[in-house]
Amino acid sequence: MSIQRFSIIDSTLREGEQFAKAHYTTEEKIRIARALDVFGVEYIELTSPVASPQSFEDCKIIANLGLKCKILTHTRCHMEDAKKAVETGVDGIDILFGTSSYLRRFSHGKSIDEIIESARVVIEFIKQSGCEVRFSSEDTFRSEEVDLLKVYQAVDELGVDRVGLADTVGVATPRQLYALVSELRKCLKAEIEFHGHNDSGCAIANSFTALEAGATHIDTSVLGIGERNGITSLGGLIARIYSYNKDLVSKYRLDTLGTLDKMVAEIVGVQIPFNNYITGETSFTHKAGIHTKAVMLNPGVYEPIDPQDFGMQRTISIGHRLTGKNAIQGRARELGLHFGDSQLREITQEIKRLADAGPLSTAQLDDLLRGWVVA
Ligand code: HCA
Ligand code: CU
Repeated sequence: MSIQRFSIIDSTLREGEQFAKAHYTTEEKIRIARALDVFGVEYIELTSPVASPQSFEDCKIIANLGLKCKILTHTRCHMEDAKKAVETGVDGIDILFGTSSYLRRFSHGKSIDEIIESARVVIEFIKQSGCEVRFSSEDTFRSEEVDLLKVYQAVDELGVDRVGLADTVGVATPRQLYALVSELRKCLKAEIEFHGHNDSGCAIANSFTALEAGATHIDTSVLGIGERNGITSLGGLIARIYSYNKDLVSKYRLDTLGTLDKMVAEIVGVQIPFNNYITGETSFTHKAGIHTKAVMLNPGVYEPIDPQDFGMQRTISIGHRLTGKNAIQGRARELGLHFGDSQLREITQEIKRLADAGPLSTAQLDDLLRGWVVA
C-alpha cells in the first residue's frame, strides 16, 4: 500500500521527558513546543498532568500558547487522570492500558473484560468533554492477538479517534508491524498510531512499515530521546519518508530541523550523535576519491537526501590518504589555482604520501597547493 498521508505526534515533551538525562524547566518546554510547532508537527504530546504539580501547570500553559498543532497529554486509563487532563485545556488525551500477560500479571492484574470496562468509562468521559481520544495497548507486540483484537474492537465501537500500537520494549520487526497493522486496518474505523522503541534498532523501519500498512500517526521525539535508548527519532522518520517520497514531507519546515535537534541536545545536555540522521556532523561528508569525484559531478550519486533542503552543508573531505585528484582540483579551483593533469597527479600522490602519517588540515592542504604553484 502506498503512503498517502500521515501525521507526526511528537512526544519529546512526554516520552522525551522519560529520557534519563531530561529535566525540562517550564521555559524549556515552551521553547521546544514552539520549535516543534514551527517545524510543523501535527501534534505535541505532553507528560501526564498527574505526574507532578508542575506538570499540571505546564500542560495548561502549553495548551494555551495558541500553537497551530494540537496539544495532547498522555495518561493512564483512570478517571481521575482523565478529569485532570481535561481541566488543562488540551485538545486530546492519549490513554494507555497494558494488555500483555507481563503487564496483566505484574502490573495492574486485570482481565481483558475488566480492561475493556475501565476503558469504556474513561473513553465516554473524554468524548463527552469534547477532547480527541486515543486508546493504546501498552506492550502490544507481547500481547495475545485475540486479546488485542477484542480490546481494539471494543474501543473502536466506543468511537475512539485513534488506536495505538506500542512496541514498548522495542522488540517488534517490520514484518510483524505490517501484519498487525494491515489486519487492524481491515476491521477498525479508527485511525492507527504507532509508538516504537529502539532497543533493537528497528524503530524507524517499524514506523515506516506501519505507514505502508495503513497507519496514519507516528510517535516521534527529537533525537529519539525516551526511556532507555529511546524511540523513533523525528529527523530519522523524516529522512526515511523523504527518501521514499520527498513530497510527503514538504509540509514541514525542514530547514528548522537542525535548530530543533541542537536545541533539544543542549537542553538535555548531550551532543547530536556524529551519525545522526541529516543533522549529524558527518551526514553530508564525502571522503573516498571515488565518492568525491562523482559527488562533484552530481551530488545525487551518493546523496539520497539533498542537504540544501534541510539548510545543511555538503563537505568534501580532501586531506587524507583516500583522497582523489578531482577533489584536490576542486579545492585548488576554490583557491583560484589551476593545475594541469600531470601536476594534479603529482600533487595527489604527494598528499597521499603525507597523509599516510595522518590527515592534513585544510590550512596545510591549502599551503601545499599554493606552494606548488610557486615551485
Ligand atoms: C509509557 C509507555 C509507552 C506508551 C506508548 C503509548 C510505551 O512510558 O508510558 O502510549 O502509545 O512505550 O508503551 O511510552
Ligand atoms: Cu514509549
